[in-house]
Amino acid sequence: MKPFSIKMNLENGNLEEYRKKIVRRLSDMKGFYIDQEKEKRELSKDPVIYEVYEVSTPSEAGQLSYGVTILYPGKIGEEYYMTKGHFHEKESTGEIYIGISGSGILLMETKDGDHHFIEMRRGTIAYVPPNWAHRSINTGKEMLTFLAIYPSDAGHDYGTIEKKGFRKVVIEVDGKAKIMDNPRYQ
Ligand code: S6P
Ligand code: ZN
Repeated sequence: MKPFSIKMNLENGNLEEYRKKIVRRLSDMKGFYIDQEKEKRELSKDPVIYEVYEVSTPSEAGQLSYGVTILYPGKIGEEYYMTKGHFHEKESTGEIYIGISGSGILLMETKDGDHHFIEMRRGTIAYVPPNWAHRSINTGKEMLTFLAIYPSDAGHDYGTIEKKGFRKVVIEVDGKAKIMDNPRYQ
């Protein structure tokens, strides 16, 4: 393949072109939020939680892909809007996140019990090492946008998180974001 470039608006992360757009609504992530009653109630409106604009290259070792995530501001109960979160199917692959706008938290954990978080804002360059599941949470009032760069053959394992959840959750307490143990973690 030939080298290429695409322009990104550094204020809002908009890409002038992309290969694939993914829109995730609440109905695409049923059962993810702690307050299941509130989740069910919000499902009648089925809000968009986030969008991903991907520039993917062939899924082969050595290739890199990238994508911009736009995570809307909002909460289900006291829990902030978040991405599904995933491990990479090929566990030996890492990833880089670059914050473009808004503010939030990048929550990470390993299968053997380690966890970590990084505050994301404009200019933050976060490194997700191999073997770490990652989920983004919008704790602000604006869109949280970031650019993710990852090996094209990384793949997504959503199933593990769908079943178990993350060990930690991010909820609003007295107007502030707090990271707490997930009462529904299995
Ligand atoms: C891909 C990378 C991001 C996420 C995006 C949405 O490896 O980590 O582009 O795909 O932030 O999150 P999720 O968990 O729905 O894929
Ligand atoms: Zn990833």
